Parts: sequence; C-alpha cells; structure tokens
Amino acid sequence: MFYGFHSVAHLMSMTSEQISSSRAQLHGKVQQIVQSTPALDMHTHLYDPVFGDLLLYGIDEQLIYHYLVAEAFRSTDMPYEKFWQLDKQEQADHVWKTLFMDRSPLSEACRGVLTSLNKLGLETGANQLPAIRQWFREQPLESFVSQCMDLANLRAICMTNSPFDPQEKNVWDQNPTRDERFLTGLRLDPLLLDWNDAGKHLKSWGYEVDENLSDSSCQEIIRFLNDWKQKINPLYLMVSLPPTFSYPANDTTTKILKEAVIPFCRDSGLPLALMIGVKRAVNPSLQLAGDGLGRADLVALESLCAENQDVKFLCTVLSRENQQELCVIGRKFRNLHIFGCWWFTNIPSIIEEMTRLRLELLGTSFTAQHSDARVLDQVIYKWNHSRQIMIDLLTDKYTHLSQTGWPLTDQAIQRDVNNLLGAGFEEFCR
Ligand code: RAT
Ligand code: ZN
Repeated sequence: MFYGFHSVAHLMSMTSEQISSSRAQLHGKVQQIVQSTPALDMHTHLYDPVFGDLLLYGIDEQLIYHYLVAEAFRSTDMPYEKFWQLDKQEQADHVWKTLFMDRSPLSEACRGVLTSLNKLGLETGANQLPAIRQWFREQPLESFVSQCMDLANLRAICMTNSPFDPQEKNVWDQNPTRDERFLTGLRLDPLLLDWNDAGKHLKSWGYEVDENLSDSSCQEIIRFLNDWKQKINPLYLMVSLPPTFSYPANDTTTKILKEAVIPFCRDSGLPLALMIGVKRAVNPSLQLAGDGLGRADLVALESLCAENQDVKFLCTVLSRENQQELCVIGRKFRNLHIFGCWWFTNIPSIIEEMTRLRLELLGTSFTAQHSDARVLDQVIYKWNHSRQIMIDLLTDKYTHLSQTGWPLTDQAIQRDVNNLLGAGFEEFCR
C-alpha cells in the first residue's frame, strides 16, 4: 500500500481535509507497525529468573525504584537514615504517600508506575495500594515475566552482568539453565574505574595481575575477559563513565582500555558500550538515588573511534547538551552505534527531542531506545511511553517524505522500525 501525496502539485491540489486524512491514515499505519514490532531491550538491570531474587518485580520494588526515592526525598523531612532503616514495604508506603497521595503523581517515574499498573489491568487510585499488593502476591513469576514482555512487546531483554557482583557470580559458577529471552552484557565498571579493588578480585580468582599493570597483567586481564566470554556469551562489554572521562590519559583506565579491553574487543568482535556522563554519589545519603550527571568531553569517544576503526563501539550519553555532538561523531565513524535515551534523558520531552535529532542526523542507523529497567514491570511503561513518541515522530518524518513524492510502503516502514527497535543493533554486532 502506498501512502501520502505523490507530488507537490498533487499536494497543492488537495483540500486540507484530504491532507489531514492522509496524515491520519499514515499515523494509523505507523502506529500499527510500531506497536506490533517486537523490540530488543538492549540495556536493562533485569535478570533471568534463574538468578532468583536478583530479578526485581512487583509494586513495592517499583515504588522504591531509585528514580522515585530521589523524588520522594524532595517532599519529606524524614532523615535519610530513618528511611533506609525502614523495611521495603514501609519504604514503599512512604513513597506512595508522599508522591501519590499528598500530591499528583505527575513526574515521569510516577506516571510510569501508573501506566504499568493500568496496562496490567489494575485499578489505580490513592487508596488502592493494598489491593495492588495483593494482586502482585498472587502472580506466578513464570507467567508474569511473559506478561510483562508481551505488554512491552519485547522479544529479548539484555541483562547487565557483573563478574564483580558476588551474588551474580555465584549463580554463573553453577552453570545455570537459562531462559533464552534474557541476553547478556558483560559489565566492567570496577575493572576500568577501580583497578586497586578489581585487581585484588582478579588475583583472588587466580589471575596473575599486579598493581602496576605490567604487560603480563594486561594479558591476564584478557584471559579473564575470555573466560567470562566463554561463561556468559555476552552481546557486548559495557561501562558507565563519568563526565570527566578522557582518553588517552595517563591513568589506569586508558592503560586497561588500550592494552586489554580494546585488544580483546578487536579479537572477539564484541562491541564495547560506553555510557558516558554519570557523576556517582553526588549525594551519597541517597544511596543508589544519589548519582547525578555532567556534560562530558566527547573528544575521548572521538579518539577511541578514530584510533580503533576495527573495533565496534556502542554509546549513549547522559547529558542533554552532549546529544548533538554525539550524533556528529556517529556520522564520522561507522564503528560507532548510538543507542537509547539513558536515565535522566528517558523522559518524554527529551526522548522526543533526541530521537528527532538522531533521525535527522543519522536516519535510522541508531537504536531508538533501551529501558534501563531495574524492576521487571517497568518495561511496560518505559516501552509504551517511548513507542507513543516514536509513532508521532515517524509520522512527521514520513509525511515529509511523502510530500516530496517519495512512495512509502508498509514494508519500508516495517524495515525502518525493525532497525530502530533492535535489528540495526544486531546487524552492527554481526
Ligand atoms: O538507570 C539506572 O538505573 C542507573 O542507576 C544506572 O544503573 C545506569 O543505567 C547504569 O547502567 O550505570
Ligand atoms: Zn543502566
């Protein structure tokens, strides 16, 4: 089926009703395609159920999500220590009262809880918390995983897998039987950002490394990466970096990148994901909710891509101010794939702005979104909200195309949406 106006002359001869009905038709088509295309969620903090209580789900986990905890503290006098001493349900009660009962839950994180509950078929309202809790108690985890993935229309979820997390490592050491919908990503923050500590761990696991990072230590780090590649079969390696990240620099991060991680990526063909811009522990009293952001100097990324054109990099950046610069680097280096609206940028106004910017500078050669979900139920709202925005944006863009006389087909729209929702990323990884 073809959409739209076949030429400017044709367009000029159309009445405004005809134009808007064409646009409505196109909107309907884009909506149907975006909603029905299963996505690959390429960065989350969710786990395969075989990892036991590392997989968080349910209303209390949603309410104590660190995005909400940070917001709740803005409107309460409760001392930080007192909140952290409460048990999970009491913390959730406090957040519910503060953010959902004492004021309207207008923020994106609050709205998200309500979207997820609504799509799950639950009634929401200030007094509904006990009933909602009861409903969650009755859900068998197995079917709940499928229900959330269906409501978010996800075909796969990529986890964040850290060898440095003892609870997680313990599960991997038992060679678990895995749920194939959950893919893996090898997280390397301690290795790249805290060599003192990471080195001790590597030593205790039998790798012959030393504090000064001799050449043989770098070889041992490569051996460690290879072992974890064997163990978990990751899609990519990843690290979250501060806005001050610079490369090349005279520090252990550059040394480990240059002499271990990048050579490993080159040999294995695995991409390295750089998530740049997080300022850890701006307010440590907020614990996980205490991280902030800063504008980064993306010259570091440019240097990495330029120096290693045979290595694949994935990148997302946290500061709104860095987004245009990131796209321009993407235009210069085909070994760079840009993905998702990360964390503080995962709010409708910025998703809209960033996705539009990316479409305009990169066409469809990027991955539109990842959820970063820490609680399973969150995939429902994060994907529903983002798909809504994609539908409106793509309708705009295809309208512009059709105004030039370019014929649009369902197949072409479907191909583009596939690429934006995961197929482009998979192609880049191949
Ligand atoms: O989005 C988050 O939940 C953050 O706390 C971080 O985990 C961030 O996404 C990261 O992966 O470093
Ligand atoms: Zn994350």
